[in-house]
Amino acid sequence: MKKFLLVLLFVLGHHTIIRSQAPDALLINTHNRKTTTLNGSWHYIVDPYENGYYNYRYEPFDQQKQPSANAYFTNTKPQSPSDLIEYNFDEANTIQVPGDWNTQTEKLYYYEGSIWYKKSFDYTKAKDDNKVFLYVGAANYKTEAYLNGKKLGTHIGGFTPFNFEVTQLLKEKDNFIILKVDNKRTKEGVPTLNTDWWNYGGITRDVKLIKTPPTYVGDYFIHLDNEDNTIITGEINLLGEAPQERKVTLEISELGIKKNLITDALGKATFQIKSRKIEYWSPRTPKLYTVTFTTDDEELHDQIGFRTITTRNRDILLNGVPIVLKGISLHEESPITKGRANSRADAKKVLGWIKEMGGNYVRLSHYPHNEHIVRLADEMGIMVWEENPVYWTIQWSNPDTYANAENQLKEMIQRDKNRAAVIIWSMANETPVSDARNNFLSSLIKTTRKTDPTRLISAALEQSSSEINPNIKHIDDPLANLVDILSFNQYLGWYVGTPEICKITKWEIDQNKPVVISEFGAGAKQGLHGDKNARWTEEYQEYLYMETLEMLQKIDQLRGMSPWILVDFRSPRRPLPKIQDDYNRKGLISEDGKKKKAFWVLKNFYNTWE
Ligand code: GCB
Repeated sequence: MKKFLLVLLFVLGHHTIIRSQAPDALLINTHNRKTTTLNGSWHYIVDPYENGYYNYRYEPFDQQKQPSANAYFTNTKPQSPSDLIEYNFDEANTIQVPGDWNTQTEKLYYYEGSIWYKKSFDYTKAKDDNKVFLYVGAANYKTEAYLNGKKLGTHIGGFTPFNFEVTQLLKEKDNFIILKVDNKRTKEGVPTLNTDWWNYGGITRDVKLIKTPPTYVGDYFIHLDNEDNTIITGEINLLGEAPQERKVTLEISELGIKKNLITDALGKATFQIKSRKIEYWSPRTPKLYTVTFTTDDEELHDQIGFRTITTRNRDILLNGVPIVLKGISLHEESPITKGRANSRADAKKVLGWIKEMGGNYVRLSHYPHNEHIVRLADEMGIMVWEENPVYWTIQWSNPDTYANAENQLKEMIQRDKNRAAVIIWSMANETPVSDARNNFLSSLIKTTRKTDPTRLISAALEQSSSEINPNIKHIDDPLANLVDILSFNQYLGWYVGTPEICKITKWEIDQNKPVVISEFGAGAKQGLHGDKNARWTEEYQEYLYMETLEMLQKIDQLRGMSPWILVDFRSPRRPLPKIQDDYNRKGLISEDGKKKKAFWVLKNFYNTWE
């Protein structure tokens, strides 16, 4: 073994293979930090053969000792008329960031592959010793990042943020960031090749430079003690040059709290603060407090709500009181621009519809959505289910796939762990039971409990029919023993039979846990009317909602639901002309904002359900 390692080191040393760097520790609360936006217009080059990434022997340019001028990340310009350079970012077209590429240019509607983005900028540091980070809210799916011709690293995962420290690489003038974003679907990816949503490519969320002092508030987790809701507890972590033995003051002035902490040898400090005056966060009173962390060089605010979320037998308890989750599922598509959503205005519109429907809960499926919507849910009092993109049939036995899924899960928790609205972390959606899958998801659950012991865990499980009587349904999934909330998707009346089938179906659920149905639904083309038995009519969808709600109410441990889905969304699996036209039509609202009849069925139900 030793000999093998020596040989390996020798080989690595001689070929100077530069391994791709992972991003730096993820900064939280970038909404309240000192930032400079890099949103706006970026130049781009479409590169389906990855010609700017590999040489003609298919070796990556960025792993060569002397990168060739043909490598796009060098942003080389001809020095004399005789120079041969076959690309030019500054002459290339521009595209808006944030934004998917599919809906910005018709040519890129179905494109899956690599696109190179370039942005030039000047930057003056306010103080010489400040640190600067390049932060990308999300880019789907794999990003190679470069600044001023130097590789920063690689990030995998289309829905979570990442950052690189760039302090040493920045100049005052003519900096250039180059991001190669590749949305090719892969077998081993998370998600994998097969989904039911549009594979929007590009830099889909905000890009910014974040400035911090040399030692900075890198991370914190602040929440109520689940056992005693008069105690605010958690930890803060300084990072940077000298995080050890530093004073940090934690202040919540509205509660009269001001506590001095001293970090330990690792830059960490924990706290437990008693307060009997806390107004608890809930959908009716979405109270957020301004929490401030102050060091000698920095003052960082956040807007934080305090609540507990637990289960007791078949009940879900918010602040110790039983609640029902009146929800709906949602994809991250803009009701305004029709591509990927990424603005407060997008979030305001969809969460407004949920409020109008009498809802108090949203399932952000099937991947982490942007931070705007989670923060707005905090402000508006809408409880949130967040989901890792472990969907259908990913490679359960592949250790790289596991590492990737776990990393995306940790990035999601890291970004949103201080948001009171988030009550459920969901591990996966509709994954077929097998030993490998059970092990994979059990490990994810273990990691989640360790990273965040304060929230509930779920997954959209599959349900099964009794062998004796197919009209009796159970949950046999072994994962049911590990989750806090039993969730499953069921499509009786759509994929199985017609809506009458609900009348003869019975749910017998043995597990003594709350049930929150993660999906049910039917496709309807808004404006298409007809008999309630005619597929695609609003009447069929309305009828299915009525029958399904009646059936589900007989499950006596039913404590919530998130029917499929609030708004019609794009999916290449849905080609039926004149009806689908690339849209999954199970929305209660069309992509152009028109409500279908079933919207009112659900609204009437939510207005009376307690
Ligand atoms: C499901 C999936 C969801 C699909 C939906 C459908 O079970 O979880 O992603 O879009 O069914 O419409 O078939």
